[in-house]
Amino acid sequence: MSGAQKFYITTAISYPNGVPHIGHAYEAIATDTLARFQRLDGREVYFLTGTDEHGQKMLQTARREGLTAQALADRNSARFREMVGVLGCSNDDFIRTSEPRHHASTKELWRRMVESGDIYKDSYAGWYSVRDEAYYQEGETELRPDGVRYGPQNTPVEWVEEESYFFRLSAYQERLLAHYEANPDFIGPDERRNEVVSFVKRGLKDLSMSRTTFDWGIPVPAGAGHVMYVWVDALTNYITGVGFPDETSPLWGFWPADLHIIGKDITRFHTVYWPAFLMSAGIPTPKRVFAHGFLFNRGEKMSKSVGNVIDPFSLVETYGLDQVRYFFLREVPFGQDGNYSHEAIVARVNADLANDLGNLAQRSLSMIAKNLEAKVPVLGALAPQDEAILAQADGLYEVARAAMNRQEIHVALGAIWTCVGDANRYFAGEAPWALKKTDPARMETVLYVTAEVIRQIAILAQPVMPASCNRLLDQLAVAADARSFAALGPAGRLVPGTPLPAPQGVFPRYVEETAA
Ligand code: ME8
Repeated sequence: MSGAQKFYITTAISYPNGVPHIGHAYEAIATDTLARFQRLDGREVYFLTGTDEHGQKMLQTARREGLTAQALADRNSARFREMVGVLGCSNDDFIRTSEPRHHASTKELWRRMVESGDIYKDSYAGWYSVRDEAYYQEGETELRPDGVRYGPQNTPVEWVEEESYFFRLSAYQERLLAHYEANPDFIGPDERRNEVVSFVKRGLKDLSMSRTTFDWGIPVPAGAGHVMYVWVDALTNYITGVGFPDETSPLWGFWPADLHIIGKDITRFHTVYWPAFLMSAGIPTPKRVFAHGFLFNRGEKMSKSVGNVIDPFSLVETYGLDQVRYFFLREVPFGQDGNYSHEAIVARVNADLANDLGNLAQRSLSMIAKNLEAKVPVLGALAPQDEAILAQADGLYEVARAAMNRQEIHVALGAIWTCVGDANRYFAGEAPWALKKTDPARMETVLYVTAEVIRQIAILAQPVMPASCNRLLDQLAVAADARSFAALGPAGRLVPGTPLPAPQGVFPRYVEETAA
């Protein structure tokens, strides 16, 4: 792979102050899908995820639970690591910000920002949201009738007054605006980009970069009593993960990151603070930051008090891993908010997977097993309808690739499932079961064409449903080294006469458990 183009992709790192929820799972699944797509498309991919363990929020939760912050982080970080495993994520590393490698990296970033003259000591007085781990300007907060002041993300803010190191963010306003202008793809989707541009145009204030009232964080070098503001060290995980500050590390070749996948609530940190820190430290900025939307359970925001937090582990146990992966990526346009419910998951799984793709594969492969000695059929002369469906399948790669390169995962899946639908109509229209007696050669052609379309769909849907698609490809006797995108189109056509294993259903129907 040494000649392959590198592709570095990351998720946000989660706060392990609680157990993982569906929002975390959604981000991991989507990022894994994007990573797998690039890998199958021939890139050398590095995929990083992990946990963000410092800060006041972690410390407060730990105190409530009677634990040290480190013990809380150890316990919950393990659960996040387990989650990405259960979700089938292909991450290359799992970073924890409490690790020594990360302390070293963050201190070096800090040192470089000091060297640039961008860090100075002053005192901070203003509003802080522990839940968001964010400083807000007075105008962004609101005193509500309940007597509590809230920040823009509906979380309580508290007044903070202490000595602090500051970062000269105000000095980066013009450079950031020029950067957004010169790199129109830096922030996606466009809606988020527009928000960030207008936020920066309103003017940037210097950023408080350290705290003195608690010590659960990375100590400021030569800054007695100060620990770094948690977002400084959180963002730095992306460079620690590829070897920083050791710029001779072979992993450092992955920087700058091609893509940071994050939720929309943390866009400001990633598209304003992060590039400014990197510019100050003389490190290249990431190529793109894409913010996905929020998931809601039947339209309500998930919260422990409402009791609608869905555990990703039980979701996978109930519906199956590939079913869960498919559902979220197909149902929710990536970049927008989305809803989920039991009914919506069951409807998708049964319609798109069990009926449309599953039945098509099962029916065509069973006919091949029964009538053609379980061998890939012989392809006769092509009728226009055969050519049309093959051309549609051959064309999917370009469509999917263009969509996936813009993180429009739902658009890629939409195109693939349009082809699944058309292949079903083709199969029903050609009625190979009726051709068995009247025109067996024509039956073979129709079965060949159907199987070949399924091959391409299975290859292209692998990033979303790795295990199921691989089982489909096993049934088509597609060699392990013929499952990348290089095998799409005419280059990888099924070879007539190849023996096939006994067909087995890959996408079971979800059947409601009826009360006894
Ligand atoms: O923000 N739907 O951590 P986090 C979709 N540690 N995505 C959601 C979601 C929901 N309901 N709730 C959260 C942090 N997310 C920081 C990140 S990165 C250097 C530091 C997303 O555990 C959220 O937007 O609160 C974020 O991208 C990720 O889950 C982790 O959230």
